[in-house]
Amino acid sequence: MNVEPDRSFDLGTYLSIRRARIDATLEKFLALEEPRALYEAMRYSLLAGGKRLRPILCLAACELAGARAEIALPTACAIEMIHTMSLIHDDLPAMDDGDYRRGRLTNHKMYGEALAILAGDSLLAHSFELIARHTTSIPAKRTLAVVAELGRAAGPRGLAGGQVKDLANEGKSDVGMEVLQDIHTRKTGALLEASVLSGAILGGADAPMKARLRRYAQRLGLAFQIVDDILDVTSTREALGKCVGNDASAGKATYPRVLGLGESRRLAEVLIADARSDLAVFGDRATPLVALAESLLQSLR
Ligand code: GRG
Repeated sequence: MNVEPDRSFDLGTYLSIRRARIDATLEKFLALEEPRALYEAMRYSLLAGGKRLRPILCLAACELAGARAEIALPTACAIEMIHTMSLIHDDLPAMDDGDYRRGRLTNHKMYGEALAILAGDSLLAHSFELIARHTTSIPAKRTLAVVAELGRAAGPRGLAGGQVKDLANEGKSDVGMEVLQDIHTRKTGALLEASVLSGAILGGADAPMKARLRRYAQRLGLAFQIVDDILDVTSTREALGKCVGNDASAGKATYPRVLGLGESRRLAEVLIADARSDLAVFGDRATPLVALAESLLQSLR
């Protein structure tokens, strides 16, 4: 069974209100301090825009679980810090060697490699401090579960492991679906999944709700990567608000390369339909999460 999003719901308005709240809170959680150069480098990438998809997912899942989004705001901001760390490190010369990100020069192009590495490391450390210090009104058991989700998503089972596997397969022409899926489950999927789960945990979701939301997020994560790969090929990246300038996918295993464009699009459609049905039991409460999943496909039209 599919859920039709509530017709009075406007995703564009919803996203811009949430982004503004997240941006203002990020600014507050990362005020300029000493050493100034380090804070400037951290703020340069963190406050450079971006869709804020992960924190928005976190807040939406918290609300779906029945709590106020505000209680998940520090964690949502921490997640954006982890994501930004991964972008800074991903752009380094030792990795994708990118020149532009979020419409501006990459962190190392602005501040040099040493500061870019330290800015990324600092954002990662700061994110966990933030959760520990600002999630004190929540039962400690929930906060610990969130820390476990996010630690897993950042480490060898998530971002770092996915990046290692991605680099190891660079330039190979025979990368199969299993390897491709594994890379993106870690590199892209893990943090999206942890974002949804963190919100759900903070909101007090029970085990069946968490299981449904986890499935939704896993499907959303893969669909997100497939759509990203398709947009790379079809050069309509502006539709997702991406910056152009990097050709990070050169020599990399992507869905269009492994499956072809048509099959990649079909797989994304199936994943989104399945992600929607994961949330059907929640009715209108799931409208924002359903609309977010749907918007991925709209960006391909
Ligand atoms: C150092 C622990 C540690 C981990 C870092 C570098 C690295 C390991 C991982 C790379 C992860 C990465 C960059 C994955 C790509 C994910 C992706 C699709 C990013 C683009 O996300 P968007 O479109 O970007 O949400 P915005 O800018 O809108 O936030």
